[in-house]
Amino acid sequence: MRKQAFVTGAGGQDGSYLCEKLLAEGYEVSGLIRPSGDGRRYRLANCINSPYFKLVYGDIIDPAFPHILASKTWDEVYLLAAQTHVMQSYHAPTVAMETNAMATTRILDALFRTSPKTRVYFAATSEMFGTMQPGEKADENYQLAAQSPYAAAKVASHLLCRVYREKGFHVSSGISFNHESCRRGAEFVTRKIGLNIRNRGKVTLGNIDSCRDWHHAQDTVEGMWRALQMPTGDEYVFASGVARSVRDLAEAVCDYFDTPYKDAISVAESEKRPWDVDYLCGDASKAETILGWKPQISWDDLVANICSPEGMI
Ligand code: G4F
Repeated sequence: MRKQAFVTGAGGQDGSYLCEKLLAEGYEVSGLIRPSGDGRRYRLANCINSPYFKLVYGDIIDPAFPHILASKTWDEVYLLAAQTHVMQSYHAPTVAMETNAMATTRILDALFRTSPKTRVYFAATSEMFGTMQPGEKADENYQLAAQSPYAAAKVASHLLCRVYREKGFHVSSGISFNHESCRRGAEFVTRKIGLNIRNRGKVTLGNIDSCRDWHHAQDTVEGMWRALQMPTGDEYVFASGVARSVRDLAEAVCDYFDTPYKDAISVAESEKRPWDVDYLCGDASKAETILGWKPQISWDDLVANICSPEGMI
């Protein structure tokens, strides 16, 4: 019998890599995408023809969704669907709360009541920590100090996972620092830089002094899967442990295309956020010790990947 896995947000960067990973591990995989999300199916090109992959249309904020999900018994459920863009959450804060907090609440509660043996993964985020001091590294015990509606909603779900875990439910929360690839949407800075320099030779950015801890999304999904293979649920930071600025990233992309930085990169106030998280860096020692997890894809390979042509998967 193949293990049964359900992945929300299957059409996204992480969801599509995770579906591939689970199929490769011999699972039968159901992947949820929104009825309006057909444009995202291209990321699932490597899954869609598998007899063990099923595309499910639905929306995590639909009140009927938790009951539909809980009407079948799953071995593993991965909660990846979210309102994922920090800036967008300032414009639509109740959407962020509804999608990233309330939907998780309904789903966790439905699974806990009807399917208590199911193992659940929740995609938490380093944004929950808010700005750190340069040189610091956050582990799982670092203070939670959300600075956006997006992060506040993720904190709520992260804490809720703790509540259910303490009740004996197998739920893990993965605190992923920024994870990127050629499947990243162009609204995020890595792919915005990679695609614009490739296609136009230039790009206009916001806060280029902001620092992030970037690794490849395929490394993140490896961590997700490993977390659910443990005997009990837990919390894990997934990070490279290296902070780089947006300027460093832009320089690396310019080097990749052999384009002079001064001709390619400009900065505009309009691209800046009203409030930004200026510095994030993670300490993934717990994931390394317990899960044997470490990013496998180098910085240079990550940069090459975000510079890939559009639609390349
Ligand atoms: O690429 P970003 O938009 O990612 P951000 O806000 O760090 O969030 C991503 O990573 C989080 C994990 O820490 C996830 F939780 C979240 O869902 C998402 O995946 O921005 C990165 C940094 C920011 O400081 C931003 O202000 O880049 C800065 N930046 C500078 N110029 C820009 C730009 N960001 C974008 N999107 N576009 C710019 O032109």
